[in-house]
Amino acid sequence: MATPEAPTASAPAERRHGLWIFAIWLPLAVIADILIWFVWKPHMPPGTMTSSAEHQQFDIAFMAILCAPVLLFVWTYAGYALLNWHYRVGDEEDGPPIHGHAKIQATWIGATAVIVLGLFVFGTVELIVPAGAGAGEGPQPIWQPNTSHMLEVQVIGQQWAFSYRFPQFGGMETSRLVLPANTTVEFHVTSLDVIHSFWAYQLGVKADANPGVDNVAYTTTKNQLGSFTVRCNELCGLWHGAMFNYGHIVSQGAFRTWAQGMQAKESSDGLLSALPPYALTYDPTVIPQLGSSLVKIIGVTGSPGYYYPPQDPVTP
Ligand SMILES: [Cu+2]
Repeated sequence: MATPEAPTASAPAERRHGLWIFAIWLPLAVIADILIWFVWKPHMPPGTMTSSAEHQQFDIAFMAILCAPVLLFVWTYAGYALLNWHYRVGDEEDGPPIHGHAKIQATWIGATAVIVLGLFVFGTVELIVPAGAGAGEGPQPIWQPNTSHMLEVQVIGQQWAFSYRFPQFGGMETSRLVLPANTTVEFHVTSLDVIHSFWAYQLGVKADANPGVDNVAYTTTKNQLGSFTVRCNELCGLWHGAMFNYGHIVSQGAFRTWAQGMQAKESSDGLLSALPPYALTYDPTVIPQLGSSLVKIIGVTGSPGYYYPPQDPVTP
């Protein structure tokens, strides 16, 4: 049993409620936004390894800064209402009739319109400025980086692995994605069989791998060396969950040494001449043939009917 209280004895005067709610909400919102920006943002995904990742981290932090005051306002209002306007024993009177409030309604419509339209502009700018934001833009990308020096990487998905081709290095192919630092990369993503999705998490790159489609995505690596994860992000069959691998960002010199070493090795193995040219569709009868000839060339083993690229022996 709650102890009876004198009705509204200690509550503030009716017209002061808005001011009180504002006075409680404002410091909470300011503290939350400062914590989000300075404490949480540096740890937010997907990190700062590339230009697109950095933009995504900024976007998430910026949206959190917008959301936190809204959420805190709802909580503050709910808490304030519970404390001040709950039922009091002995109070049998109805509340005053409400006929709308022009100022509150206008503020509500105005504020929500500004937030929604502002987010529309923000989202569009954040898609255009980082050249598609690391997402697949299809075969004819509208937004392109303004540089002509790009590393081309062809990403080929198949059940259940990704392989990578480097056309600027004789079309050499690896099972692991190695990229140089401070370089703009142009990904061409496709698939040999079903729909996959190339998701290089810490690079902030995600592009669907559809058979018959050349899906282009851009990113620019920064001067942050280290490894990143590549996952398939589209349920693609029994071993979808095992379709992941680790890639590396290395220095430009180490990358050149690695890529040229791989090209020389695959050339002398006879692998480069055995690989079919990069295409958007592959004759399925060619894949098992290719698989069995790779077994002869470099001892690659895999299930019949599948073709897996060689594990690269050269570690950058
Ligand atoms: Cu997949």
